[in-house]
Amino acid sequence: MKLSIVISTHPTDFAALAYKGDFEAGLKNASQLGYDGVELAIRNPVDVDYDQLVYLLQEYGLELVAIGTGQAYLQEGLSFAHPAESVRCQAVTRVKQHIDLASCFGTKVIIGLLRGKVEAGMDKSQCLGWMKDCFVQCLTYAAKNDTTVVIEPLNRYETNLINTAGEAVELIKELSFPNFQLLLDSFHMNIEEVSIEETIRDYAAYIGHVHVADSNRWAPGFGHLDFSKIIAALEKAGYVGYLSAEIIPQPDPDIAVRQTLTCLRPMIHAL
Ligand code: LER
Ligand code: MN
Repeated sequence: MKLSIVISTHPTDFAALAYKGDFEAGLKNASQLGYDGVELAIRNPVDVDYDQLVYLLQEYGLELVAIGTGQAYLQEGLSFAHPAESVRCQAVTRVKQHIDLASCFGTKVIIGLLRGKVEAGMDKSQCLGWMKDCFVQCLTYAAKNDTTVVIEPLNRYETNLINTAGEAVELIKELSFPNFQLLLDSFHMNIEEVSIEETIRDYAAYIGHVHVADSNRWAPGFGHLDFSKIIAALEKAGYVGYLSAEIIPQPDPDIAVRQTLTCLRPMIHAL
């Protein structure tokens, strides 16, 4: 397993990002501290300078491990479950742009918040149907572009559509695309799963990406999750991908980013 940090390419209000101000400074610090890769939170790929991104990743020796799409939901309200067809359409179009960018780097696209939620007064099965239809459109496009999409179960305070790994795996099985996998986030799992380690064991075959944050969404070791058990379970599950730190920058960004490495590196190397 390798370590990455989630960085936003542009300023954002999303709390659980250690680096979200100066993009290049974030990459530089991550590289100097010893991260292997970065996950980028990108609201709109059109705003990303592709050549500059290629240059910076190479300059700082970082792999692009995944592209997150949630900023388009948080800042623009784009959603797969929105009652307005035009909004769902915009959400699909945007994700296709994320897929285009991801395919240039051979990396994955994350659908977390962008799948949306059942808004007050809406019918859950109708929203689920809309959401599935958007997933199928994006997965079909991603398959043509050799790109994997990962679905991230989120805790109940952020969505009411797909809170657990079991629900996500049900969707993965139902839609039956070989390029559709599961993203596990330790912060959300701590709220929703009966057992983090057993969930990892039960859904081992589907895990395509992992987010790490402690119980309070601070850096690993600053809360009460047992990361030695979580990493041992991932190792046993045969997971060889990235642990991507999606953490609140407390007590300050650099301490949080360093703490993730200090806590997790010895556990990974010890196994
Ligand atoms: C995104 O990866 C995530 O974990 C969500 O909580 C976004 O709010
Ligand atoms: Mn996450």
